[in-house]
Amino acid sequence: MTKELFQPSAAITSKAHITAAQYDALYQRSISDPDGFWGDMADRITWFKKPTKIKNTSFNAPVSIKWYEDGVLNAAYNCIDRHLPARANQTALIWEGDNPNESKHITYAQLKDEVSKLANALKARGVKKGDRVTIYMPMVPEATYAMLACARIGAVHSVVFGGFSPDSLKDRILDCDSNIVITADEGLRGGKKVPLKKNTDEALKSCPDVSTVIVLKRTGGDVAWNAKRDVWWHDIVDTQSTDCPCEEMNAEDPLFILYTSGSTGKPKGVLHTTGGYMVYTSLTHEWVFDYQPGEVYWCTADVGWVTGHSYIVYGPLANGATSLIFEGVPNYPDFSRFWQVVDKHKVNIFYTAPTAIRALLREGDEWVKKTSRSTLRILGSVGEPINHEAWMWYNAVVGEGRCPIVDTWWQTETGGHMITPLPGAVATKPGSATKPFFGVAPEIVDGEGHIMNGPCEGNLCIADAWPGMMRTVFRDHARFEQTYFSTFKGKYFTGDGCRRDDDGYYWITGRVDDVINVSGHRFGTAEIESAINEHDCVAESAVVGFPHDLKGQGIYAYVILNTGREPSEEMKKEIVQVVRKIIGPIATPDVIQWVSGLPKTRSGKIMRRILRKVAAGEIDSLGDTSTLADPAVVDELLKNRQTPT
Ligand code: 6R9
Repeated sequence: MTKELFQPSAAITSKAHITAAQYDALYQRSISDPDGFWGDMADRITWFKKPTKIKNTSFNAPVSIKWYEDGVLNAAYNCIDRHLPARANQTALIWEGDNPNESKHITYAQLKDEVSKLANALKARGVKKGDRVTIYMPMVPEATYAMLACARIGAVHSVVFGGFSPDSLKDRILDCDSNIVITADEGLRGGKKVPLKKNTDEALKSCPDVSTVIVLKRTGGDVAWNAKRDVWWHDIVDTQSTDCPCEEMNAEDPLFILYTSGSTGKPKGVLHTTGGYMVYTSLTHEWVFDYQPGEVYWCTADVGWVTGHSYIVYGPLANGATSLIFEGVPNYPDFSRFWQVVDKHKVNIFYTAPTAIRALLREGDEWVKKTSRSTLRILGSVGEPINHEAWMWYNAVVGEGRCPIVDTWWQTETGGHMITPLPGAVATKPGSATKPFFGVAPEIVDGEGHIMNGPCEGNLCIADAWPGMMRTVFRDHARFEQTYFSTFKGKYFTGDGCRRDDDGYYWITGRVDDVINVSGHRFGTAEIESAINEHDCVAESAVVGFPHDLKGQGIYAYVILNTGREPSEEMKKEIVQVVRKIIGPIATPDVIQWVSGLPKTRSGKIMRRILRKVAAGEIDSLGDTSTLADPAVVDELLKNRQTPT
């Protein structure tokens, strides 16, 4: 499969931003002369004061990342105001509702008015530059307005995915010390209501410092009301002026915080700043998707994830693109929905996740083939490794062989694409993220941190800084250094395993740390274990991922009950409920296996390797079990193994 190569057509290469002939030289320059390369790239955005200093970064302690440090700009100005002379009446956002009969177009001029009104309303509620604003919203245009309104006045947004539980919302509000929440009465997904206001009320029982909740009326459903704290969006926004000056922000002023799971502890607040992030997301959006003026671009992610931040909102809008926002799900009202939306809005560039592709693939080709999709030009994939079958189907059935697939590898922490094909420049191989983007220096190292050359497999690191990367963990710089720069000194460690083939193509093999990727959503095993352990009857638990046909990875939990507690199906349901309540339905364990002990070394460390093998059904290759404190544990594990369904 490493040899299977797909060349872009002449139709693609003839007008591509970057061609094969340009790629190598430009890549070399970006690595050998980052100041020159990124200095030039800075010109693509609008600065109130142009930066004279470009790169000032160190991956050695004390880790410090600064780009364009004397530049002054505003992200919302770049996404809105600067387009007004040429594009006031061009559509900035197309919103496609959960209900196929609901959609609307928002022009750049309207975007400016809506964002400015909300920004003024926030100011009227006392929000100032640097304050953190929590956004817990459905996929409606107002979610984008909320993000840009914060950016406009220099407030730092923290978007929490609407599928997270009240507990998760509470943790994130408290961690970033936010005293204002923007939400909606209810969300709507696949015809079902999501009780956002109710969840917010629940979360806020433990957040006494939240003094304002702005509630958008989305469904009109009944909600409880706290008159001292809650205000309707329309009551405080509609009367505001459509004029709101953009705050002057330093390039290194924070733009947003986004929580993400790692292998230890609670989710961490990944902090992104303004200048480098805007240059990086706008550049990658234009070059990786080969975005051409006037095209309709659709990323199916939710704005609660980094993909939504960088490639629904900031990258596309900085480029003056038309970005489609979708409220619904791929299978509602039926499995044709994605392709019907493509036809309805004449989508040219479509960006989704392998989990969605797999779910649609198994329903058969008819759902796709009965639609036209003739406008599609480029297809994208993100969130997890894409398996060969899904890639081939996406290419042949969805794209009819004419649309290059960009398999973009990146992370919340990286801000934007890192390893990815460029449609007109890099021939693709199914399942490979191919080559590094400009300015990205991947290194594959062995367990001791030795750099490996040529074809090899090991741990994926990045050797030097790029403008879009995170700057710190909010209020915990030590954790930032510890998590990303201490495993392999002087390098950014991604947590992913990776293989490089004879052609220098990169193949991401998945996480090598204790992070599980379920349908493209990241969870730390420790995070799920601590939720399970909250159940009164649970003594201890261990969670691992296992290969899952649809989700990529599923969640397999080994649970030890307290003495005197009887395992039962009822008890399993209760444990599942606890996890759903503490983290959210997206972290629901697929399998629970009762155990009386866990495989531990004599020093008490759980041997997860064995648990992973048992969960995956690879019972013939358990490896060395002689270092276990009690090797008999393994027999019981195998005897009671649950077959995932
Ligand atoms: C953007 C995003 C990051 C983790 C990452 C890796 C996995 C993302 C991938 C991919 C293989 C791709 N991942 N894209 N693996 N090929 N194209 O997903 O951010 O939610 O932080 O997840 O997702 O394991 O480390 P995030």
